Amino acid sequence: MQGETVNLSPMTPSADRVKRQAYYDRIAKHNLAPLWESLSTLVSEKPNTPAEPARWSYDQTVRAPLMEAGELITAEEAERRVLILENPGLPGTASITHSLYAGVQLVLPGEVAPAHRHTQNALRFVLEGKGAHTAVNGERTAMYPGDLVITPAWTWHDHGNETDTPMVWLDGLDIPMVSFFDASFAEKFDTAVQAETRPQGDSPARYGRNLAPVDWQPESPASPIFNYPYSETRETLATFATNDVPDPCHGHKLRYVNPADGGHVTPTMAAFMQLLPVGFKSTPYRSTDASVVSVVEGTGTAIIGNQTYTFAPRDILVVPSWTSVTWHAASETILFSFSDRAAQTKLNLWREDRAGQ
Ligand code: 1HN
Repeated sequence: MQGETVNLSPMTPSADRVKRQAYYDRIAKHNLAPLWESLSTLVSEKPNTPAEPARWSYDQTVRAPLMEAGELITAEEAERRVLILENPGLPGTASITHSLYAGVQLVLPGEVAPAHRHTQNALRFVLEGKGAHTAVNGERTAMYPGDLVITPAWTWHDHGNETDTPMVWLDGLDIPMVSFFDASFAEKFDTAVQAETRPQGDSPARYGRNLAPVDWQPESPASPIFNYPYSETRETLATFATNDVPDPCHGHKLRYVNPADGGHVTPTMAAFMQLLPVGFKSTPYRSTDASVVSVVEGTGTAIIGNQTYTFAPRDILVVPSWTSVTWHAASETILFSFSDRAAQTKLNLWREDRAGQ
């Protein structure tokens, strides 16, 4: 790091600058550095993220290379056949925001993504396919476009596609958060496919009906429901949109809930789904939780910071922390999003700014 602290104020007389730099160079050899040269960057008046707004067009830039990967490597060999969506402002970090990882995963007919577990929480948002499955701790769930599936930290999970259609989903993991804490552990299961120890449908029946086994004590801070099906989310959004006026910033926005405690679906990542009525123009909004947005239905434009993007179904957009976003829905639009809000609210860091209100 020697010499890297040449961050001296231009107002400093040059003799002092030379003296101070010589001093910085001297103390750097002992792993010492002057706080006064970096204080305002370290403790900024407002968030100042290197992450940038971004959009991936599914049809134009993601789908073809993903299918090509399907010809280069099997899901089993890759362990997970995923194209990482890397934020252009965070090159080489496998991060889509400073705290989150995202990727697009392909499981072809007949393939298995072998069972493993890790301390990272994961969520999947289904983009394409008809009924391939994820198994979590011995229970399978069939996945359809728009479903939100979670595989919480340290749960055994594998994916399989016994259908005749490719399965594609967006993965969201808290990998950068876990690496920040240096708390990554992972292990492989003995077999590629874990045995089915609970019948399909057990978790939704047990926990997904506003009921719970009377003596149930949650063992995990994540939701016991591991598939939130789009058929149900869509119906709720339609009712919400019929019975309410849209919020000026969000349209009609829902959050996915952990029925055990009313909190978010995982202890680190929160997930949301919103409906923007046809012609809706939102007022600018920003919050400290950067979001990854997946377009489910509809077309329109998004203004993120000073970038304008058009969007279409299955496109993925990133709204960095404390960066203003405005949505314009050319047709009725449904947006899924996830962020680190679950972690930020626990740490009392989360803030929002509803401009103009
Ligand atoms: C993982 O376990 C999955 O289970 C997907 O599908 C992506 C990226 C990094 C580490 C683990 C999955 C992952 C991952």
